[in-house]
Amino acid sequence: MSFELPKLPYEYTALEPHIDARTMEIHHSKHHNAYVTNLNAALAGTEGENHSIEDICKNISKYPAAVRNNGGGHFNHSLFWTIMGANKGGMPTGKLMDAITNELGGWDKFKEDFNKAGATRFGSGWAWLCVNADKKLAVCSTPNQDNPLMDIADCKGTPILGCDVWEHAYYLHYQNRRPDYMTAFWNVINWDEVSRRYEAAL
Ligand code: MN3
Repeated sequence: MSFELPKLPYEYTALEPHIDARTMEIHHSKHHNAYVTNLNAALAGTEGENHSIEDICKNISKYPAAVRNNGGGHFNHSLFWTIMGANKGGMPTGKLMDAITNELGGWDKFKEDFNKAGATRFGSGWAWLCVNADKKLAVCSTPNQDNPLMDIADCKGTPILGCDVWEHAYYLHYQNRRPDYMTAFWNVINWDEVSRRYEAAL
């Protein structure tokens, strides 16, 4: 079995003006594609070929660095594309919003903490909203292409929302202004998909 680049669930232009089409095209067709190609090469002929990307992440300490970097890259971007969309943004409703209110100190505090997790990640990485082992929401960040599924992560859980803060995710349009990119990110979040992932993780 080899992994494949998933099709984007929308056009490259769909997230404009918040995330520009050229960035989306390069990010998906070059960066994500390279993670998939390199992951398949790193797993070729090994037992890891028989596992799902989630299982690989959960046991990542047993794999070489090429699998951690490229497998993380594949999992993270596959999630990232689905939690964004055209004409999205706003706020979640229902159980997810109740949990943000009760477990994260409310909507404004959650946004502040999530933005801070991304802004303060030195170098490259991701900001996450995840469901931890106690089934509670948590905000955190991971370096490089690590993620909270990984057994080596400082913050462990099931990620339900992630923001890519690698420069390749924003540099063409925002240059060094990562906080501006993160502000814009809130306008493209597909909360229906995040809520679906939340309820599946409970
Ligand atoms: Mn990326």
